Amino acid sequence: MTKQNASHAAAAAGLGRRRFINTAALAGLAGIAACTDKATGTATPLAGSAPAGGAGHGAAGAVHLKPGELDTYYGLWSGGHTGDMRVLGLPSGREITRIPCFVPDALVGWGVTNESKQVMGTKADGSLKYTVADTHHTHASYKDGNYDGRYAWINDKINSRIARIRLDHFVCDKITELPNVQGFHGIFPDKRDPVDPAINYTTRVFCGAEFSIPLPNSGSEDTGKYHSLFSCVDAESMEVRWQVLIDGNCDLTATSYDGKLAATNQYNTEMGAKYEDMMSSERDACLFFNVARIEAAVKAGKFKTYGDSKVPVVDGTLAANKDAKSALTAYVSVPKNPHGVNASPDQKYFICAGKLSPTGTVIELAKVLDWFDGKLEKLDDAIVAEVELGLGPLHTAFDGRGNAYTTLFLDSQVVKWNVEKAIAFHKGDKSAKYVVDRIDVQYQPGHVNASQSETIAADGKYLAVGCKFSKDRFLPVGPLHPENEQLIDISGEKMVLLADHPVRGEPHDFIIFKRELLRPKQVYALDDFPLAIKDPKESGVLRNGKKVTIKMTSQAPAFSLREFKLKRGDEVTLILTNLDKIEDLTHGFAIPKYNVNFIVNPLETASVTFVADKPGVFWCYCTHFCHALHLEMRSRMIVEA
Ligand SMILES: [Cu+2]
Repeated sequence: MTKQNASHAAAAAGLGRRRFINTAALAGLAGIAACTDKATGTATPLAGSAPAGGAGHGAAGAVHLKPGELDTYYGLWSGGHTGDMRVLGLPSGREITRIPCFVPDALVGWGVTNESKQVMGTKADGSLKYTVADTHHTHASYKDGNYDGRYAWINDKINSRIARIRLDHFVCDKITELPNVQGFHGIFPDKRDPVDPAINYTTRVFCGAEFSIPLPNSGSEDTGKYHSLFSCVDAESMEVRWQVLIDGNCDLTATSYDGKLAATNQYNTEMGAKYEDMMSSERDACLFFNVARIEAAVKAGKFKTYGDSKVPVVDGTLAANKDAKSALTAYVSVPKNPHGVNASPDQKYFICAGKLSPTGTVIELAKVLDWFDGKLEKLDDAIVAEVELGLGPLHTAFDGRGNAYTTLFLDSQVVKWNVEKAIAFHKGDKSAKYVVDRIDVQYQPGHVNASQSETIAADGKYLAVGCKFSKDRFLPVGPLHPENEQLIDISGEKMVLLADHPVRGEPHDFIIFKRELLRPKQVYALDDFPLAIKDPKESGVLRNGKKVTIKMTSQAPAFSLREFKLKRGDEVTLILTNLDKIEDLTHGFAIPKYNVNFIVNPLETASVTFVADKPGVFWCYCTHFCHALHLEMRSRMIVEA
């Protein structure tokens, strides 16, 4: 939407731009948004120019890489409903791979092999517990305030699961389902330990849950008795360490660089069950958690448990935390249905975007700690700025040079603003021009992130914007439009739009970091797998009554068993080790009519279990192109009637 349209919409709804947005205004703005005109994105002279749009501007440079040229940044993106993590190269925006997590994946056999099913979770009959997901947020592990390349995490909102991805192999190795919560949304790892300075890396991942439910979940209709919980997951064991019972809900999550504070923004402190109730108050909150105090309370046994869960739950409600000197939580008042809380790379501030208020709120972390220590009387004095940014502010990224970049959903813009100048303006210096630049994006942006943004090494080169609507930006493909991910050069004073990329909905958050931070392995080690068949001579069919184990290896262009015989009704576990150890030599293994297909990468072992319930001849074949004799690479499965 153009600025003109936005202000027209606001005026039509009878609003000044400083006023908070009411229901009528939202309806009016949605109507305008649906018939957006050809917004040009020409807030800067270079925007929309040829592929190398950044040429001659700042340090970020061109996005078009020559064939064979490698990207300089990795991007980890949530895949949305596909339940996987997308891996992008930037600045090209090329999607390099997808890492399956919560939902079966046909390429690698995720949800087909026993190993992946064990990670995903199964029912008593061995089938997958869940086959749908809704991933939103992805973050990676830290050391000394920067990414350390060990792990990334991604959430599933539908079934309240958190998945961990090993960044040495780019595979999901653990999934944990959070107890006692629904609508698990925001995640953020801690950046160091709050007590032990020697632990300067991530050991906890914090998880906020949006939906309040009865505890235990009795089906009660009385929303007054519903609660939401904030959870802490151990980064190594992936077990839930503790939870905090809170008033209101959680949304997104942020952590301080000293490890002492975690926070979640709250958009429904009203505890409403209908949207008009959820937006009835002018202010909600940014809820802070004192990590060391919570862990001391758990250690001292001051907790409850709910239902079958053994996870300790401490009381973080308002009523129980009025005394600052013993409080576990602090509710800082923020306008109105805020969305997004982000930590500035100078380690000083959390910024909450107002969503239904056109403002950004800057909270000084040292002052929140002062309140917990009894040195700051009024908690709300931790707010050092509350400044107008534009309509529908959602998420904020940083460039490491003191500037913040906030998406404006209703204005269809990103606004660049200087945090210290905003603080000066808030203090009374009305000459402080804190808004530095605005750029139109296409259209209605949600998440935003910049290269290295939430690290001490924020480098202010690239900004990616997840635009929820693409409308006229790509060839039409029927009613379901792609979304539009845009890349912006933020290396100069003015923002420059570099590229549009279509993406199948519904991705959300992402992080962007320098490629030097990762050193992925490209070949497995045989010892990574307890079932590995290390020598083709170990191959064979082992029978124990109806239970049959088939051990097989692959080495191009042959499987070690050219054929194997089964009896109808056998319960079969087939173990396959790929003994090819050359980089990029992956084999597949498919059994027609048996719903089996999976791959084994160099020196990887995988297994599948099935009942041989169909007699006949079945040509098991390699499904992953491996060799000039790829088509000839087969094994014959004979099931006797
Ligand atoms: Cu092959």
